[in-house]
Amino acid sequence: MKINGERLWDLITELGEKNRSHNGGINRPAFSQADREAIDTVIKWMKEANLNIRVDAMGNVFGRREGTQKSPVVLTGSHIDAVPNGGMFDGVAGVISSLEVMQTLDENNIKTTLPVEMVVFVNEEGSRFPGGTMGSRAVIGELSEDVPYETLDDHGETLYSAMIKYGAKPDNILEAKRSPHEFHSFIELHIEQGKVLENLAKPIGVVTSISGTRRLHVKISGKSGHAGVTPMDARHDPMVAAAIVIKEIEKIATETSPLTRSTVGYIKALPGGVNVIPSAVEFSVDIRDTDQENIEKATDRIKHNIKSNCKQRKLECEITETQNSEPTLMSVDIREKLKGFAQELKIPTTELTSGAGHDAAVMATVCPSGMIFVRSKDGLSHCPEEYSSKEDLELGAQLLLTVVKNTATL
Ligand code: HGY
Ligand code: MN
Ligand code: MN
Repeated sequence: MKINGERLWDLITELGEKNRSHNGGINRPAFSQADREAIDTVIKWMKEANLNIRVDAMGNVFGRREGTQKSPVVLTGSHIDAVPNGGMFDGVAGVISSLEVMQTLDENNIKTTLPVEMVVFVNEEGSRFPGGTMGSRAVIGELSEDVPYETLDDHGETLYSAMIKYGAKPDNILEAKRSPHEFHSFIELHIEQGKVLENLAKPIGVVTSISGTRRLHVKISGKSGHAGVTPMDARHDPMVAAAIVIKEIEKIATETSPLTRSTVGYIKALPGGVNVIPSAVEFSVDIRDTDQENIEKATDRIKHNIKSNCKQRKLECEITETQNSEPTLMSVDIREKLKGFAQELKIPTTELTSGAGHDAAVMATVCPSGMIFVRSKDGLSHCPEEYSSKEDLELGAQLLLTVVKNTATL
């Protein structure tokens, strides 16, 4: 039984043509009109695949195929929300591969023992509304009901308001929780977003573990003033302090371990006038590692450095933690299955860790979870140059079909 590679590629590229920004990347922030249009397109395709559709209060979309047993379910899927000016394969490759699996099972009238579901999780990136993997965290019951009211985007819109416009139910997000007993396993296909597979000339990878992610939102407040009149020795300039600590953030990651990563991807000066000493500067810090101890060490040093620099310069600082996901191991059983089926399918693979965070790390806290990686050209992602080939995506989806069908057939 083979997946339809043409259809897989056509749907990925059709979704990829939507929401293109003027600088060539994908602009599909979570809960935006662009996100709504894209998910409505995917729901249309899911209906054509004869799936029973269910949308939960958070906005996660599930498509279900019944088995001869009622539960537990084999779940597969990913996300379609994108980072600003993002790539067209991040998340989408996994969603459309899951759809292709469901469509192929349907076309071949395959009756599995266990029910199979595909899912599109909302707000995996956490770039518009901080706190990534929000949809999957709602499903495992890890999202507090206050989140829609207290989470704001960069324009000051609440997640609550955006969810209402999107058609989700922010007052009822606790209803999105599903019992862990409902899940047999979760398998996510995703692009690698790094260079390991390309360096080893392997089209497909089997993920062993997913790095932990700690994200901070930092606000340094000082004294605003006139750029031309205020003497240099009379300033309390938060931008200078931000520049000093951001340089330190790079140094701390480099000193912590070869696998520690820290990134300041977002910065904003308030009020933002060219001739105004900022009253405050806000910026994000994203810290990653496969070892929790390194994340803690790097985070503590970064927080300490921010506070001591601010104290020295008589500035105020507020540090808010917006994400805290620990490094997570993938199921050994699923890894062995993936490697075994890849061998049968003659797909060259290697095992590797994931530097990126994924919904699979959240699902792994409630059921055995695994990930299939598809090679990324030049290891690029989160940019318009992100690319995976039709051939590699086809191999990945074929492996996903094989492992889902075999896992759901007892
Ligand atoms: O940030 C990440 O690792 C993922 O792309 N959400
Ligand atoms: Mn992703
Ligand atoms: Mn991403």
